[in-house]
Amino acid sequence: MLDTLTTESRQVADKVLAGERLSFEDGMFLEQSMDLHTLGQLANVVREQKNGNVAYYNTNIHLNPTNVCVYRCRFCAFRSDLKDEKAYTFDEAGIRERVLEGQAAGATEIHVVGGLHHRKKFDWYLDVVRTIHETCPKIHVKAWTPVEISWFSFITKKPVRWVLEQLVDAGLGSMPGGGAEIFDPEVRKQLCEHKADGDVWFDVHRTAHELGLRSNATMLYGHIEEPQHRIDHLIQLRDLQDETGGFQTFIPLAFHPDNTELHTIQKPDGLVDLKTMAISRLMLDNFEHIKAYWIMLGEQTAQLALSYGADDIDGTVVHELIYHDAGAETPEGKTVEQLHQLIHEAGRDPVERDTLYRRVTRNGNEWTVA
Ligand code: V47
Ligand code: SF4
Repeated sequence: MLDTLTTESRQVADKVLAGERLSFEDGMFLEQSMDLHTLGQLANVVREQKNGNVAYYNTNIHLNPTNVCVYRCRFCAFRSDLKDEKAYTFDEAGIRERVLEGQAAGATEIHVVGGLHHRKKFDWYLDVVRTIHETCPKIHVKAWTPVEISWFSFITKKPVRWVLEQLVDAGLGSMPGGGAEIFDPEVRKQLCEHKADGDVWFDVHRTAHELGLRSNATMLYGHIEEPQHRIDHLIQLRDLQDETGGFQTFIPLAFHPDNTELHTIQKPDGLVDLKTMAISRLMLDNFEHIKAYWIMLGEQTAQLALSYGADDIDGTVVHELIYHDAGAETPEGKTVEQLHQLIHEAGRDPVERDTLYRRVTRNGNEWTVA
C-alpha cells in the first residue's frame, strides 16, 4: 500500500504503522497533503488493531429536557427563548414516560442534554437525573456536558466537584461528549462567546474522571474553523486522556447549518466527514473508540466511516432534536435490526455494547452485560 506514496506521506505512514505518536506537524500534513485514500487505509489499520472487525452500537433513547437556553451559540438551531412558540420543558410525568418508553424498548442508556433554562434551579436538573434513575435504575444515565455542569456550579456557587457528586448520588452514570465545539479561544469567541471555555471543559472532565466517571469527547467541524484548530483540539484531548484515561469515545460532529445564524455556510460533504474521521483516529492514539454518529453523518457515510477509523455508530436514539432542528434528513431513530443491517452491509460484525462498552446479551427487551 505504501509503494506509491510520496516521501513525506511515507514518513507519516511509517510512524502510524510503527505505532508512533503523531505530532502537530504530522497532523497538519494529514490535513493538507495526504490523499483521502491513504488516510482511510492508515486509519483502518489502527481501527482494526484496536477493535478488529467489530462495529459497536447501543440500544439507547434521547431526552432533551428543555430547549430553553440562556446562551445563543451561533451554530445551534435547537435552543429557544423562554417565550418562543417552540419553547418546551419536560415535567416529571413526561420524563417518566420517556424512560418507560426506553425501558419497554430494552434501552440500556438514556442520553440527556438540553438548554440552560433561565428559571430552573440546580434541583430541577438534579431531579431530572433522579427521576430517570428511580423510574428505571437499570438504565444508565449519560447526562449533561461541562457547559451544563459549569452552569450548575455558577448558579449554586458550589465547586464543580460538589455538583458532580450530587449528580452521581442522584444516579448519574457518565457524561456525553458535547459542548467541546472547537477549543481555540478566537474561534470559540465567534461561535459561542459566553459559554464555558476550553479550560472549563477540560477541568470538568478531569474532575469527573477523578471521581471515577467515564465520559466522551466531541469536536464540531465544518464551520469557521481552520485545519490547525482541529489538530490543536485533538491534541488537547489526547493530552487529557494521557493524564486520566477517562475518555471512552471520540465523536467528530459535522456542522449542520439549517436554521442557525451560520446558515450561509455549506454543510461539510461526505469526503470532509471521512477525512475528519480518519484524522481523528490517527491523532487520538489513546482513545479506544471513534464514533460515526449515524444520525449526523447519514447512513451511507456512517457505513463508509466504519472503514475510515470508526468502530461505533451510536445507537437506536429514537427521539433526536439537535440535528433535526438543524436540517438533518436521517430518521430520528432506528431499530436494532436496521442497525445490524447497516453494519453488515458495511462488512463489519455488529456488537451491542452498553455505555461502558461491555457486551450486551439480549433476549428481546431483556438484557444483561458480560
Ligand atoms: O454540544 C449543536 C453539537 C452537540 C449543532 O457523547 C451541533 O455519545 C452540528 O455531543 N450542527 C450535542 N452539531 C451532541 C453530542 C453527542 C451526540 C451524540 C453522542 C454523544 C455522546 C454526544 O451537538 C453540541 C454541539 O457541539 N451541535 N448544534 C449543529 N447545528
Ligand atoms: Fe444552548 Fe447548547 Fe444550543 Fe449553545 S448549543 S445555545 S448551550 S442549547
